[in-house]
Amino acid sequence: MSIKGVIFDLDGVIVSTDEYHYQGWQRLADEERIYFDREINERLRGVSRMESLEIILEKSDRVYSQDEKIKLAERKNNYYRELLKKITPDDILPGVRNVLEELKRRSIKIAIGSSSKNSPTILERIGLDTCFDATSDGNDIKNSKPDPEVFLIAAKRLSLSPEECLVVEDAGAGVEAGITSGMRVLAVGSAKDDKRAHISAKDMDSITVDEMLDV
Ligand code: B16
Ligand code: MG
Repeated sequence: MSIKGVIFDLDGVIVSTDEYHYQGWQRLADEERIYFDREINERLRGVSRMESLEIILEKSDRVYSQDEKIKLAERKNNYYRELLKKITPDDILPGVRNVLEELKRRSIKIAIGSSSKNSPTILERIGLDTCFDATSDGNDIKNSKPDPEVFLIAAKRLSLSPEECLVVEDAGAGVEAGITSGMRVLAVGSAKDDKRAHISAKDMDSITVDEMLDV
C-alpha cells in the first residue's frame, strides 16, 4: 500500500528541543543532588514527563511522595518552558522545511505525533502551528510511546489507515510505537541505527521524499 500520510515526531525530528529537555532535567537533578548524565538522558527520548522523572529518580536515595513527584515534574517543566522562549523558526532542523513543502506539493498529508504536552507552544514558536493537517500530542493520550496511541490518533485525524502512514522518529520508544501501530518507520538522528525501522537517515536533509515514500 502506498504512503498517503507522514506523521512526524516533534522533539528531535522537527526541532532540537531535546537539548532543552536535557538542560531542564539536569538542573532539577543537580538541585536534588541526583546523579544524571547524557547517557541516562537518552532513555528519556519520546517518553512522557512523569515517566522521565521516574527514570531520573532511579538514582535517588530518597523516596518521593506522589505530590512531591508532581512538584518536581512541574519545576522541570518551568525550567524547560523558560528555555523554549529562545526557540525561533531558525531552529527548525536541516531539511525539514523542504520535506514538508515537497510532501504538500504531492498532496501527501502531514501530521505531528509527539508525546509532548508543550507541542502546541513549540509549533507556534517555530511558526508551524498551521502547517500540519492534524496534530496528536501529549495532551491527547493516556499512554505515551512506546504505546502506539499517539500515532493511531494522528492517523485517524488524517482519515488514513495505519498501513497508509509513515512515522518519522528519533527515539527508540517512538520507533517501537510506529512499528506496533502497523505503520512504516523512518528513523533519524539518535534512532538512525535502530534496526526495527524500515529506513533510516542521519537527518531530514540526507533523504529524498522519493526515498521516504518508497518504503
Ligand atoms: P513534555 P517527542 C517527547 O517529545 C520528548 O522526546 C520527551 O523527552 C519528553 O519527555 C516528552 O516529549 C514529554 O514532553 O514534558 O513537554 O510534555 O519526541 O515525542 O516529540
Ligand atoms: Mg522525539
